[in-house]
Amino acid sequence: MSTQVESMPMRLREILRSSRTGRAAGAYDALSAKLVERAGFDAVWASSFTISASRGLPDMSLLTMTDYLEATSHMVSTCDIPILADCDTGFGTAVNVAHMVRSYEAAGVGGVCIEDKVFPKTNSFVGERQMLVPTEQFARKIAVAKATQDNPDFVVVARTEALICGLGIDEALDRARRYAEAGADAILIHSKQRRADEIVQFLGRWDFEVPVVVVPTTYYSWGLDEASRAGADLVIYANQALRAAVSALADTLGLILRTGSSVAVESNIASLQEVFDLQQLEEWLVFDR
Ligand code: SPV
Ligand code: MG
Repeated sequence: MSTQVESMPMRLREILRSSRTGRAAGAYDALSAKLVERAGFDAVWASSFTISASRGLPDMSLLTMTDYLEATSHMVSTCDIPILADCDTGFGTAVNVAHMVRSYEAAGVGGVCIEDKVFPKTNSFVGERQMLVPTEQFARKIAVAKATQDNPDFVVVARTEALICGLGIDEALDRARRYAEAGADAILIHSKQRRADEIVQFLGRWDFEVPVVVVPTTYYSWGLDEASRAGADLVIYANQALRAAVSALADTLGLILRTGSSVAVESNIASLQEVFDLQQLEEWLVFDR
């Protein structure tokens, strides 16, 4: 009897289709992705915001597709859970989307997510002047992405920023429906409100079989159980890992300088052995024997 190993696209598809709400967390490099996996999340979100931040740059289409793909490929080679790659606008026109899908699929991700903002884009939480491309233009990007993929299970998520732009739930639903008709395997609905009300309304009115993904960054008090009851299929904790790293690094380094040694931090930082484990050192040492 042969054992069929499920592909990453198939596993991501199953997470989205499962009756249990999936949980993904944002990562920015191989190590953070590995920690997402070890914590027990179902999938990694290769986040444009946090990958940009890890390069000391803002999330405004400064990095190129090659930069994001390199960071994402490092995650793929370290992780045994599916990666959903945040591919911004698809890095340009529908032609760029086709190149992006070929490149990311070849790199081994489970799927990609593209959003209906104008290229170059800025992060959803920056400023008030976010601009969307016309609905049909983005629907065509989705259709091109689906026509380009090789593995039929490869996942293409369509993200609408209609709520981010203050265009209201009707516009968000119209866009999401059109993207689903164009072939999207899931819809990501984003919001920057402090409460989840507009997301709950969107989910309540969503009338397609296509799964819905949510990102509770600003409406963080909305828990997984509530998201599940409201009908969300995947919840992404997009940037908490990076923000935790920023705080932990700043606190640790500050304390070392203030106290003149690392005594005060030793019990709060990972041991060398924990880092060796993350590096899978033992497996590599075998080659050296
Ligand atoms: C990201 O993590 O890069 C995202 C989510 O796209 S957000 O930063 O909320 O736009
Ligand atoms: Mg992003």
